[in-house]
Amino acid sequence: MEQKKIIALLRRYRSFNLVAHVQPDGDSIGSLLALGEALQSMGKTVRLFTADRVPAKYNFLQGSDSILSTTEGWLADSAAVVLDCSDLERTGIFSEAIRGAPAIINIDHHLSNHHFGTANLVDPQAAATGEIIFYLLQAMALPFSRAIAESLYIALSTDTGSFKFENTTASTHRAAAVLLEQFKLNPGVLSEQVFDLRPLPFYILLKKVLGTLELHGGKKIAALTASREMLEQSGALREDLDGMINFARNIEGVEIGIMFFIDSPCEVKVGFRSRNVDVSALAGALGGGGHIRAAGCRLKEPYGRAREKVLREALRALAALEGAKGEGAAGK
Ligand SMILES: [Mn+2]
Repeated sequence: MEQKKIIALLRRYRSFNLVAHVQPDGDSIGSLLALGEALQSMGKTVRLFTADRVPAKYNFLQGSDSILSTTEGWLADSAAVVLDCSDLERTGIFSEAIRGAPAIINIDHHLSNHHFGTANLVDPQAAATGEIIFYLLQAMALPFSRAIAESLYIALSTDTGSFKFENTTASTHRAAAVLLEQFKLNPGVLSEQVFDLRPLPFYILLKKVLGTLELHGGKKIAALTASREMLEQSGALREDLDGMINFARNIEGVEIGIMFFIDSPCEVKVGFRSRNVDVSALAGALGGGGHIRAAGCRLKEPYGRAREKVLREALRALAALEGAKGEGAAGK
């Protein structure tokens, strides 16, 4: 069983480089901090990495200031643990160093995971990588600290959008219940910190981004566009865009929400959220990947061409869904 293999590797190695994905979210940061502290409690030497800076809203998590964003500090001859990454490219500048590690431990919940590890603990049923870490630490009979509990709770709550998204399961709630009960965490305070409080530049940016709303495919596809210029004009940060795509997906009648981010004149990052369409396949057709209801890709072309290509694929995915629905109805 993969979990046993992972546990054996975690016990065998003395030092670890733990890496989360670029543009880290609550799940990757929470998983990084929780597993990092747990390994330290076993007497292991641990370094934590993510290629981009930790968003300010997660700075309250204990140990977040120890997360490094360059390969300086990388421990030689140590096992690498890759968290919440469907492939090694998602680790950004760390992929080379990871490939050179004597063992690669891959812990993730993306359906599109490439199983790039020496051992792979990949569970697409898990709502968050933090959920896999929770049950892994339980299986290892490691005691949770309050800091680990907070980190895992943030991992669970952010990847489920406050336990609202379809990926939320009884198992997610069971893990959250144990964390709340054992450590008397205050879910109201934690949620306000991560979901509600936003600096003013976020709202100035939101106003600009909502102004770009366009609808396609009989108002079943909604797209928003943001750019580096908009961030600069608003005084906002890249991380302020996190979750903004949900405004597109949440419009009544919309099946696919799309967010374009014009990264440079020749590169566009695209996010997808859906209600019934498998956007992991849609993103896959464009060279990306992700989950069934949340996925993304990156296109190295100017915005105009990228937008056209993405909308064409989205319309095709929508047509396939409606074809399937039609067949279902005819069969009855
Ligand atoms: Mn995740």
